[in-house]
Amino acid sequence: MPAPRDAVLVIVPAWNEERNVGTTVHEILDADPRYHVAVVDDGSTDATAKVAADAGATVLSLPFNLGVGGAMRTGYTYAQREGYLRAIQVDADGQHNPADIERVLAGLETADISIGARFSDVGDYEVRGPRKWAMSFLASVLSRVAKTRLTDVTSGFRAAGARAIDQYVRYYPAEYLGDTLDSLVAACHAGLTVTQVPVAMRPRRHGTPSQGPIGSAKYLLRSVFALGLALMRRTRSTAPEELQETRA
Ligand SMILES: Nc1nc2c(ncn2[C@@H]2O[C@H](COP(=O)(O)OP(=O)(O)O)[C@@H](O)[C@H]2O)c(=O)[nH]1
Ligand SMILES: [Mg+2]
Repeated sequence: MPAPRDAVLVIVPAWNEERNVGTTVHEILDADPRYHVAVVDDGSTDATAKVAADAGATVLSLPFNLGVGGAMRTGYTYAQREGYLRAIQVDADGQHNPADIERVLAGLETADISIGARFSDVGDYEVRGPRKWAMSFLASVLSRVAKTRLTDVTSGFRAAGARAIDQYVRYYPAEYLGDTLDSLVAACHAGLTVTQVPVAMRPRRHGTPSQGPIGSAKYLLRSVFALGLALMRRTRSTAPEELQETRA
């Protein structure tokens, strides 16, 4: 039986989040009865899967660690199979406020993908120095690709309508940060539309991020190169058609 038309699959990527995932799942389920939760337990070595299941989530357990992108693709595949028309990523660590899910979903009324963006004058999220430059560079490139102004393109708090779910099942890269950027570029190239809504991010509840400041700076730099490749893919894949046009 397919999911009810107004149901929303909330996909929660989780890697060793036994201390956070229970609260996160409870908060999501309490926010709205139409929210169904799928926790993608990505080869955790702690009790993440059990805590998530006890809290009322469907748990998709991967046999080994694939990274956030691999986990999200798993979640979107599940959404497609179960017939959900809307899905949204919410991190297990508590940074994404379930009270904002509704706002991010509202963006789907006008676009295929809606990004919950930090620092759109809401909240006090701040980055400085090279990280800030890299993020605003990436945002300006992506804004051009998406043909709309985007300010926070590495945010994982993002919703997908039915067309975007299908697109993500076809293509979703696994690399940290590359997952958010490259999937967005591919979606835009496939003709999907993007919008952003302002949200405030909360601090991670327990534990430390999977990447420290040096790790995330390194990944950010890699993403700049990966983005270049993603943009080139488009050039290559459109070239033969252009060639045909000039021949015709
Ligand atoms: N499935 C999966 N989730 C991960 C992995 N690394 C981090 N996460 C989850 O992705 C979310 C964001 O990760 P986090 O380390 O907080 O990254 P940050 O918020 O970008 O600093 C959290 O819910 C993590 O549990 C991973 O390798 N696989
Ligand atoms: Mg986090």
